[in-house]
Amino acid sequence: MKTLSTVEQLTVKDNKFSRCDIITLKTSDKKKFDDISQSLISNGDEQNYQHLISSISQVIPEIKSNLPELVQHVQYLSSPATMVGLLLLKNLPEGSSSIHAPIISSILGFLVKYEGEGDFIIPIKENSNSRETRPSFQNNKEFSLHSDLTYAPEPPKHIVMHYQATNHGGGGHSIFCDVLAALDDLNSDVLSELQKNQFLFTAPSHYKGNSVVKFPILTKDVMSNSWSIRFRKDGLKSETAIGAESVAEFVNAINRNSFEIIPEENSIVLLNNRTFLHGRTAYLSMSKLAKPRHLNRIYINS
Ligand SMILES: O=C(O)CCC(=O)C(=O)O
Ligand SMILES: [Fe+2]
Repeated sequence: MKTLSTVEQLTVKDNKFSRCDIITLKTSDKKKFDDISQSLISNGDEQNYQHLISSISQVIPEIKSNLPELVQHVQYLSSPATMVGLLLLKNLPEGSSSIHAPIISSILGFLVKYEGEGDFIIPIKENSNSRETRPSFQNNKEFSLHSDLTYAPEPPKHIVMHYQATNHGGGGHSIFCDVLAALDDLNSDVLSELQKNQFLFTAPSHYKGNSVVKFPILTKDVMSNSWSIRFRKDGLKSETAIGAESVAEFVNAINRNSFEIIPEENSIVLLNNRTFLHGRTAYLSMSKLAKPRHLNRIYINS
């Protein structure tokens, strides 16, 4: 598996990684970003997300005029012309993390929440009260490559993950896969099985919608001719044996095309939930750490 530094070099050279983008905020931009964020914090209650999101929309013009480079990189994600599906944004200001991720998200689109999934900002951290046996945002189990909300009728278009505390050395590395690269490794029979409406996706217990839904894993949009993915291996069933065999081939292809990021605190990953898969390695339990792993996640549509 490739690590981030190789991805960074390959970003320019190799088509397979050209859909990843990386930006490190310059010190002067970091200061500007922090000043704008601070003005919002003093304006209201940080925990009242609805209020926070409406006040963010008022500062977006200020962000656009003061931080054009940052805005341009975020907007590459919603531009079909660039094909960028993953942006790693490094060197954000420290602290106030619950405001930085919503600001970046608001540049890309509008924040969405799903019944039973939590608020606009969902903390990803171990919760000792959780009884979930599958990999989850509330436990420290390995979470293999997946797209989010596979059990929802309309999964979100983009995901933002803010690395607030990364428990350095204790696991919890992020894994990503550019699905378009993985599809190049599959033959047409497998591709055709994955496009059949024969896969059952099981929702976790906290979800308020249907507990099992049936969808294809791959869909091709006829207008734009682009692929869209819905995939999570745990809780997945195929109605046919050939469908199950095709999933096994697909899993091999995505694993071959995955890469790992050892996340740094105060960085953000934005990704297209329909063209990139994400996952994480298992991590050390919070009881063993002074500063447990903590990410914040936001869903965005445009
Ligand atoms: O813990 C992580 O890094 C990601 C968690 C995740 O993908 C999820 O909760 O859906
Ligand atoms: Fe996820």
